[in-house]
Amino acid sequence: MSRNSTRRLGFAFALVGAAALTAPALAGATTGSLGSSDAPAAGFTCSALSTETTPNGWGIPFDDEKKQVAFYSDTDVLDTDGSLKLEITAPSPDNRSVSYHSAGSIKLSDAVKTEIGFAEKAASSQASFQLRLSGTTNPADNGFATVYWVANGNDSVDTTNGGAHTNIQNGKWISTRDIGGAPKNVPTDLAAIAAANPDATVEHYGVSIGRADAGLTHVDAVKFNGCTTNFALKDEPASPFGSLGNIFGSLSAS
Ligand SMILES: [Ca+2]
Repeated sequence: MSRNSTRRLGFAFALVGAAALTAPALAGATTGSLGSSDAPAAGFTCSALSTETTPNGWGIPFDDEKKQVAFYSDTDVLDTDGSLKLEITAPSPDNRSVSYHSAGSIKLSDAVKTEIGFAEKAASSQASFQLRLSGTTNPADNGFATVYWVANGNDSVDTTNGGAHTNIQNGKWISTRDIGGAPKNVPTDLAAIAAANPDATVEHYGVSIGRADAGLTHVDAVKFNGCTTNFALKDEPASPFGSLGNIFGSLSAS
C-alpha cells in the first residue's frame, strides 16, 4: 500500500468517525424542520422523531427527577411505530414518569399561539402536559413555575383505543406556584397566564404521569411550538446506512 493511499484511508476513517458522531444531531435537525408546518421560534430545536436509541433531546435533565423515567414502547397509539410509555415503577418520592425536551426559552406568549397537544392511549387519560417556566411573577427561583394540563376538567376525548388531545393551549392549566393570573392549583386559561406573566419563557416542555401508587399510559405525537415529535421504539432502519453511503459516495467522487 502506498504512502498516499494509506493517508487517504486514514482520512476516510476520520471522516466517517466524525460523521457518525454528528449524523444523529444533523438528522434530527433536518427532519425536524421538515416535519413542522409553522416556523419554530429562534432557539427552539424541533425533534421530529425520538426513539430508544436516538432520544433526540428527550429525557430528564433534572437531577431530582432522574429516577422518574419514561420508556420507549412498541405499543401503538395512533400510528404503527410505537410510542412513549409513561409508567410508575418506583415508590414515593420517585413515583412519577416523565420525559422533557428543551423549549429553547421561547416566550410563553408565543407558545400559546400554536397548537399544544398529544395523542394518548389508556382506559382513561392519565398523562399531563408540562411547561416549565422561568420569568413568571413568582418572586423566587428566577420566576420558576410549572404549569400543566390534564384531561380531567378539560376535554373528554376517548383514549381507550387511542385519541388526540388537540389544541390544549385553549384549555385550563394548573400552576404549581402562585403566579400572575393563576393562584397555585387553580385551573386557569393558559392565555390569561401568559398575559399576566409577560416575561415568562418556556424552558422545557414534556409529558408525565404521577404521583400515584401505580399508573400506565402511552403517549405519542407531542405537539409544541409548531413541532410534532413522533415517539417510536426503533430508529428508521434506512437512515444510518444512507448517511454512510453518502459519505463514501462523496469521497470516491473527489
Ligand atoms: Ca409513534
